[in-house]
Amino acid sequence: MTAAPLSWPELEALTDYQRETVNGPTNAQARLRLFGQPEAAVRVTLYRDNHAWCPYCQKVWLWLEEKQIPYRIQKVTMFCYGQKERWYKRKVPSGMLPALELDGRLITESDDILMALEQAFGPLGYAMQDSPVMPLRQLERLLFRAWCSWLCYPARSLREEQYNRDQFVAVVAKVEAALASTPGPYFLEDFSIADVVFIPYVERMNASLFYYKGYSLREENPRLSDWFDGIETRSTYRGTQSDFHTHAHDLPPQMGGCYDNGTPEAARNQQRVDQGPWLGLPDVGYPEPESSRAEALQRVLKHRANIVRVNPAEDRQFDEALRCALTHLMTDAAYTPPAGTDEGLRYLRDRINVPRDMSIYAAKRLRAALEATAALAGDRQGPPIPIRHRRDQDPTNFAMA
Ligand SMILES: N[C@@H](CCC(=O)N[C@@H](CS)C(=O)NCC(=O)O)C(=O)O
Repeated sequence: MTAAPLSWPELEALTDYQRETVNGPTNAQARLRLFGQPEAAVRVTLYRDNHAWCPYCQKVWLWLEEKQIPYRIQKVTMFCYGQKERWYKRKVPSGMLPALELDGRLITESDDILMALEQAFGPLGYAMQDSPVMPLRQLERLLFRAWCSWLCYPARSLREEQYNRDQFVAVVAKVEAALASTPGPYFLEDFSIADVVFIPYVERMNASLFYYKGYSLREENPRLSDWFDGIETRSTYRGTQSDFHTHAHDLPPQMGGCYDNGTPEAARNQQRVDQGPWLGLPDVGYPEPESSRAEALQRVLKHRANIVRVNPAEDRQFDEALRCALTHLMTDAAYTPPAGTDEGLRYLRDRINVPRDMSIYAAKRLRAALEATAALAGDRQGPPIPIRHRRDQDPTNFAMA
């Protein structure tokens, strides 16, 4: 072990991770998806949110990926983290996402978008209005409302908290029964639009109830557990999949608040999601790919200048601290970062977003390396993650050269 962490060129030599964004597996970075077809085949533009936080956008995104429809992606800022682009407000005055252009025709409302796509390209297994799908769509909305009632309003008493929980669990029992009625892991005989309809919010329920209520949706419900395992076999879902940390902190401003129930389970889960260890959390069940560290390194190298610039720590010191963390990520060697950089390392640890920045295991590895390195310098946490807005994530700050 040498006395100093690896230099940037030495770190660069440790990763050859590359992602083919246009024709390769589903990913959050692409601006164009062709699935091997010529660019002239593109009839669709999807307008989705910059950080991949919007659940309704995820629904349309997944559908396009499953059907392998060539499309362009235009990313738009959500109100909770920045200013809506003027060009988008001219197109969609409400600023709402998602929107989609199909052969030049603008469509808003995710369900209308999906129905228009079905008309143009055929259904994903079933159509939105087919009779097996309709009751499942209603069940998804029932589950959504029970989740909101439990999570997004402060309970005035323990009894009310218990009541809200019981209401939610009762709807989950209906979801379990629906899943049990088919032989495979999915809502219908094969993966279909019904699964796409459930995915965005069930993923967010799994994360938020674990964090704010100490309730593990995926672990406490065998059919949902099988369903998560099933959807995670699909590279389409993996490419859109987020993690507990990202959702625990992207939901409060989007939902108008998420309320902690103050249980020891919730406190334990919050500690784990915020400060690790991140491996083993029930936000992912498939095994870690070999490339996770190389992916994390490559993503940091790509955005290194901005990462250093937006960090609250002094640039030169943080540059070294970051190299200590990345050296640890790749070699397991421990280098003490400059005094006072613990806060800056944890600031970055708290702002890695999945899938916007990298995939789920890469993020877990990077957070762990940042935390282990920060711990060598001290125990200061970074500035708290805001709850009412996420302007700390304003993409305009990050996009500046
Ligand atoms: N019913 C609409 C709901 C869409 C919606 O609520 N979109 C939110 C994001 S999840 C939005 O665009 N809000 C404006 C913003 O956050 O900028 C749909 O299904 O498309």
